[in-house]
Amino acid sequence: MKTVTYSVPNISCMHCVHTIQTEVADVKGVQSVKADQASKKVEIVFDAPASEDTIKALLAEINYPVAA
Ligand SMILES: [Cu+2]
Repeated sequence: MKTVTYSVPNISCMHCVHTIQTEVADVKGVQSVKADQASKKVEIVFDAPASEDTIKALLAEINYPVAA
């Protein structure tokens, strides 16, 4: 199990938080996802077959790219 925290500058309201949590939770292998509006950060706990690459690709696809 791996925990990562990403900076996602596009988080601007509770709708963004909800969208991110719903979409990322759908990824196979993701155990939990917690997005925070104030810090604009997303904490994700996952295991295979999920990977940082698949999660980052999904976030980019739904218009919440991870800050470099
Ligand atoms: Cu929003």
